[in-house]
Amino acid sequence: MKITDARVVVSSPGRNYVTLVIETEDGVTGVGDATLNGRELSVASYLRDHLCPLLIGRDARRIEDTWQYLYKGAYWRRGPVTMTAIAAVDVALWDIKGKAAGMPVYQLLGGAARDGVMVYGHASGSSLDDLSQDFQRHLDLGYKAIRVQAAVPGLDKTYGIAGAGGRVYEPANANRPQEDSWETSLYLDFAPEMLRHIRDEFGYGTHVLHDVHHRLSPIEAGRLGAALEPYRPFWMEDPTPAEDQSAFRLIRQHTTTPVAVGEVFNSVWDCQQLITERLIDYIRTSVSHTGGITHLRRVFSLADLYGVRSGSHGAGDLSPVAMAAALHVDLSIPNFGIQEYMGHTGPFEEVFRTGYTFSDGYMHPGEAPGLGVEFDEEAASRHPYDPRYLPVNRRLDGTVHDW
Ligand code: GCO
Ligand code: MG
Repeated sequence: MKITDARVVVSSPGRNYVTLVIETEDGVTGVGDATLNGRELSVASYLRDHLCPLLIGRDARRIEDTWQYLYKGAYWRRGPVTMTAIAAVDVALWDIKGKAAGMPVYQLLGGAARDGVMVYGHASGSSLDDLSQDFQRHLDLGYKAIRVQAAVPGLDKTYGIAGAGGRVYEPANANRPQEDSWETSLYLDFAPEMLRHIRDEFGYGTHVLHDVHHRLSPIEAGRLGAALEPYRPFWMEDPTPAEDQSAFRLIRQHTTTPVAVGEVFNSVWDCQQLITERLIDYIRTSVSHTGGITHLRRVFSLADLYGVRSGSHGAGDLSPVAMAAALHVDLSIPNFGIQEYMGHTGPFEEVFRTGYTFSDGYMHPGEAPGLGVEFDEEAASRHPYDPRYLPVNRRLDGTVHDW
């Protein structure tokens, strides 16, 4: 089953997505997501200029061999650009294998290990009252798990707050990054207050999550985790920048609040110490930034040995192709924890026709052969690339802080 064409489509149906399309001699086509938010064209070029020419003539059935060929053959290993490009090829080949077999990808991965995939949605607000309204909206939609973020009093621009009060979840500017504001002391006072507010109003029947977005030092994270314990968060996400894996030992000494890390990682090596020393509870690597289904399964298999569960990144900057691929993996692995589902906005449905479903807090990838996502290239061409920068973050005294 020879590959006859591999092409990259960069489009912006609501936000920017890089999609790889692979065609085979017998007419089976597969798609992969190659979106690296804010740095999209670097992956598009890696694919177009370096990987697509190598794919022509290869046997589409040899997924592992192709993965090794692209990874080891590059010499320059790991890194978000390389691993996102390899992920797109890998996911497209799994899509092709599923279509050729007439089976959804999860069946090829061993079949369903559960009936559905518990997902968490994002509730946010410019005030605690706004947050409550959004939390209620998610409950009404059926969510069993909800992430909460609210504007920190005293900081005029904070990440992760959608809609109300004119705030934007993830400001993305065309010419240069927007500058958010930050002050750890204000946040550390406010975050436990926010969790208390939600538990007082809604009780303990729903899983509540919170994303710290890499902004604390280890000892600050220990303090936050301890302060959150009475409100029993499902997890505290990305408490510190996790390049420094050993820093999590200090967090662990101070709190039993579960810790989730990994959305900026791109290989099993980035989380090896976190997993083998049991320094985290959930590993959040994504299918499209971590070398695709082939490598993500390797990460989750290592995690399984150490009692760490999955909690894949599923923000709206990963395309519906990535969402579908994640759901196939989630359904099939033994150590699934939870899946993020932020959903997609704008005219994305013109371009990506998805077969996955959401019902009562659980998702399912569907029964269509392959990934179950159809990509309409013609529709994509009506939504051209729209360059955007992600924000940067500064403390009130002007110091650049982790974003
Ligand atoms: C999350 C995230 C994201 C990231 C985004 C960056 O969903 O947990 O932290 O929303 O900020 O993916 O591009
Ligand atoms: Mg996050």
